[in-house]
Amino acid sequence: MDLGKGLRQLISKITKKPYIDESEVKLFIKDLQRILISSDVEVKLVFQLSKNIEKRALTEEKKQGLTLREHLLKVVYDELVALMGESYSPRIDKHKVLLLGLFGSGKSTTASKLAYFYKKKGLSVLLVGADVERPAAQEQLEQLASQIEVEYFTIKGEKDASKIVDEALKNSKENVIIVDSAGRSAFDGELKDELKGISDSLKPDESFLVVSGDIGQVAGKQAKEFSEALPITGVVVTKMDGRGKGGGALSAVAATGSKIAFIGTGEKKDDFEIYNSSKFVERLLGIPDIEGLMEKMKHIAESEKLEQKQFEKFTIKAFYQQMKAAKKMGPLDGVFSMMGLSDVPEEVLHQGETKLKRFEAIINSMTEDERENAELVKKSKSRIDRISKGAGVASEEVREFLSQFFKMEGMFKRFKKDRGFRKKLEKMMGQTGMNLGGFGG
Ligand SMILES: Nc1nc2c(ncn2[C@@H]2O[C@H](COP(=O)(O)OP(=O)(O)O)[C@@H](O)[C@H]2O)c(=O)[nH]1
Ligand SMILES: [Mg+2]
Repeated sequence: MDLGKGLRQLISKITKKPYIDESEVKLFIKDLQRILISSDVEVKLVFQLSKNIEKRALTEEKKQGLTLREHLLKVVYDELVALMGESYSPRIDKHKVLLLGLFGSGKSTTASKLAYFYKKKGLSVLLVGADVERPAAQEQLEQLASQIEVEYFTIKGEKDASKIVDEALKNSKENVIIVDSAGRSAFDGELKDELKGISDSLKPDESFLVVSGDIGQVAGKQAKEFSEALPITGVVVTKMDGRGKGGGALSAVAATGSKIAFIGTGEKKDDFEIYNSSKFVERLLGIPDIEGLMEKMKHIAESEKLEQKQFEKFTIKAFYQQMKAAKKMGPLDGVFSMMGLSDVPEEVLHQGETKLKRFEAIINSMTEDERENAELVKKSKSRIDRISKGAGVASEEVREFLSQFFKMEGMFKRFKKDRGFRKKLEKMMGQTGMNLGGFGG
């Protein structure tokens, strides 16, 4: 299952609960275990994590002012970050890199992504094709090198990979030298000898093992096997865009003590990130940064009181107030998921500041009647034209705004059907100090 989605639903569930006590915490941990295990996180790691969470959530002193719910979220966040390993900072200087790993793990793709990464940092790069197993592999790398416009070197037909490396070193003047090696379908003595040979010639500063994230916890076994035989300085976990088992792969690799250096998130040259476990977990949970978010929630409570007016229905005015309030707390998706609202339309979440300003202009060009009853606008081309003129935007943009509004309205109507929902949300918002304003019903 998709780990991120599972976790976000779980967080949603816990934020919707009117009250959190010890038994809720235990239930939460059970759910969390199920989600992690179905994402191929090793059972042993899951149990360790659960134990830590339970102990810390129930016995550790809460930070001042945090509710049990917030304290639990903070503990879960901390423990997930620890589970996913440390973060990495890459060398941005002259150095040599060896990439190794099994067939199809993504070595050649990673070689070119890495080359592109350094190139963007202003370093010159030489890619060396030392995969002597498959002639096609060298052509593949040559193509990749020309796409990103970096130097490429190989000796066609040469069967000794370390000779290719020797020659490459003799003639190179680039800042970063990246050697792509041959894989095997499994780790064996032959591969080990070949890699040792390359390693002796190259004397790499970084030896990155490339493993595929879609194999889940098996990635940990690979990391262990390779690092017992060769000095590995870091692991690149590719195919993290597969989502299913990526979390399992990362946690298993981290558990072996190997450092995760980069992750690959797609086939393109930019689908590549320096590994940062906090960022990874923040994304999984759908929150921008947990400490900041909690801090801001509190701050808003003190510094800003929203208009107290209760609305009978979800109107444009209410919609706009919520958007502005939420915007103050950081990226909207995080805020919405903290509020227990998953499945908020993408385009609503990724609204930029400029868009918000344009929406503001649109709303300002509406009459009070229109703000209370968006149907009036939807049905009338002349109203749309008038508003678009007044706001200085295209009429398409007014329509876009309306369509987003109606999507949100639909969502709130669904929530309103859940009779307990408003109460729960109010209670929760009360705890966080946010005012419900337009969520009325
Ligand atoms: N979706 C996805 N595909 C990847 C990623 N990295 C590599 N691949 C694909 O995996 C396949 C094998 O990659 P390749 O670099 O040739 O593996 P190698 O045999 O280890 O050199 C290719 O089809 C790549 O496009 C990634 O991060 N995400
Ligand atoms: Mg290859």
